[in-house]
Amino acid sequence: MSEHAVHPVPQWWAENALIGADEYAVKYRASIADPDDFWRGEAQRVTWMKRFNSVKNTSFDAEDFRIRWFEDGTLNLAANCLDRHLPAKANDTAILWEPDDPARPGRTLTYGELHEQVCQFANALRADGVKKGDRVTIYLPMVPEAAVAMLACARIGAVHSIVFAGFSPDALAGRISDCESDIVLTADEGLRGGKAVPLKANVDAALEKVGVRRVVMLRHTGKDVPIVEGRDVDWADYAAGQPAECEPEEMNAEDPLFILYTSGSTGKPKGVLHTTGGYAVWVSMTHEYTFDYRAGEVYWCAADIGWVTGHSYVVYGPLMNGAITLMFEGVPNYPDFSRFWQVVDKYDVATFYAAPTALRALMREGDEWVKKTSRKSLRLLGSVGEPINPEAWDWYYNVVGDARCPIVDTWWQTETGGHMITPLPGAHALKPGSASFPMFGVQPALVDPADGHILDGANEGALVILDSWPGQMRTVYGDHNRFIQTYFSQYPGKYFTGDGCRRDADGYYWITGRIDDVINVSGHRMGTAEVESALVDHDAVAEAAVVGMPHDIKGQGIYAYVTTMEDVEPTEALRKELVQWVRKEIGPIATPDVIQFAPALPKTRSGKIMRRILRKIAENDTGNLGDTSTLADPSVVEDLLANRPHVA
Ligand code: 6R9
Repeated sequence: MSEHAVHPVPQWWAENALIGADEYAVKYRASIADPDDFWRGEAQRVTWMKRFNSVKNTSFDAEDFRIRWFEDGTLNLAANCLDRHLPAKANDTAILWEPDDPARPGRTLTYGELHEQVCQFANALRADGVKKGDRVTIYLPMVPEAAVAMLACARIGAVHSIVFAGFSPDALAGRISDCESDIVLTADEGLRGGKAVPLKANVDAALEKVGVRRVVMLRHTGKDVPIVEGRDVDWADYAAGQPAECEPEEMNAEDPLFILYTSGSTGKPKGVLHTTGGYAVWVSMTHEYTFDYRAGEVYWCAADIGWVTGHSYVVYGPLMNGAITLMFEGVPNYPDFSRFWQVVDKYDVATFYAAPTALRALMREGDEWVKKTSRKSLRLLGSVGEPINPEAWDWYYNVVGDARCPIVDTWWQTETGGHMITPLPGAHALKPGSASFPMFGVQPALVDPADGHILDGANEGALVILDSWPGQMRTVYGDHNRFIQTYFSQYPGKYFTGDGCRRDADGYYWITGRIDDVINVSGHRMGTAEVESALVDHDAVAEAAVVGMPHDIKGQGIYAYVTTMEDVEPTEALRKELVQWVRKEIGPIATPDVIQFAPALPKTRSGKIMRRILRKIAENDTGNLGDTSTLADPSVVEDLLANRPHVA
């Protein structure tokens, strides 16, 4: 396997980092040898209301399954993110907000101001009858009020469920009804790249399918939108007159904190449930060590709060650590391709954390957009969401970071709450494209996908985690069985990640991508089953099969094979209609890149679609389709090959 240059730990980092090579080795060993002792220590980063005695009470064995961390301790996460930083940090910046349009003013919220806004909003929710354990749906753009909403929920023990503001009304309705939430927090409109996103209109459309008691709407763009009397209320009116102090709810460490829906290999999105205590310790620890966070530095994670990266590394991790977290409403290419780096210069950003898809898109536009900015404040770069190809890594390192800043390529998942495998900038020489080494307390292993036995040494297999870590999801909301089935049944006694992975002779881990029916489009997870079900919902479609295809910018694109109903002609107009249909059903991130009409799909005699073949055709790797002898009708494949659309 050819590898790019290895980048040794720069001297400054070796001498100054919070975690150096020796310290990593010692701490890692300790975290595995005596987890109770290790985590009792790390748990001191939380201010507990009631100290815990029990640290780790977990088992992945089916008969005895349990995941409980710090289970007799109590805390409040909002108080940990805010109150305990006061009064010392009351006037220090908590959130820097940069709007979509650089000509408009940004906003700064100090810890004192954020505390006040969170308390007022928390009081308003309480006054409106929202109680501990109630689910609150949040459908907001990247504005400080999104963080206020999350923290206000955490303060009163309500469970937030954030729905990415790019999702469609249908997707929103499904998530509202799955968690039986009766209140939605939204805005009139979002703004991205100069375009308005009709959030309130989407909420109204969603609420034609599922009723809620209350909609709280932030006036963000000022657009005139219809108001439903009795149900809808203005954010400002809702919070007006509420006291600036609000007693935080005492939460058990294992009380739910949030639900976040994510795509799986089957059926509808799963409500990933995270609890309070373990998650707090996990995101605080990983944010500090991975990013070598130093007080006073500006830290920028460019993810949207609608994804787990936004939860853990825009809001909870940084605020736990009293950091300055930058929230960016916009997009990398508006008004032009320098936007990211102009924001870096404007706020003297020290750490920048983004997805490879954005980097690839910017790389394509040439180095000038980067080079005309200074970026001298940058100290560390991060990558998340998908494998970063070595070319993009080199560009990020050399052009963006001027060969000065280490890159932390953090592998983790919605399910894991925070970083699981990542280099630490002061501890590990970097290999472009490798997520490198496990975080403290994480025991990765590779197993043979066929029989599940553990593979040693330099090897490639399915990535599993052998034991629990504090930030682990606890259940699929409302469907614990699905949780066990999805993650612990394939390789009994182990957590299955869904990813393939290689370990090299130096022990570095290289994530190779999903090995289940999940594809990764622009760093966002998409279940192929979800797109298929959207397609077959269309009257013209009899059957659909969706696979990933290589895509220069998005990493993976969506390739859909569609069989139309008997009496329906597969036309260009229908192709366009189906693309729009999927966008409407799920959201723009699910836009199919290719739709190939197929009179039939390749199936085994038992009727199972042979996705392996469909993947090969989509990848244009048609030289060797492998064994097709079990196909019920091999001529189907010839037709697919003959009619493969030209893919740009
Ligand atoms: C945080 C997040 C999880 C899936 C995961 C994997 C892919 C994430 C990666 C990576 C290679 C990295 N993934 N980070 N693959 N290298 N550094 O993205 O969560 O949206 O749940 O996606 O993303 O395939 O299984 P989520």
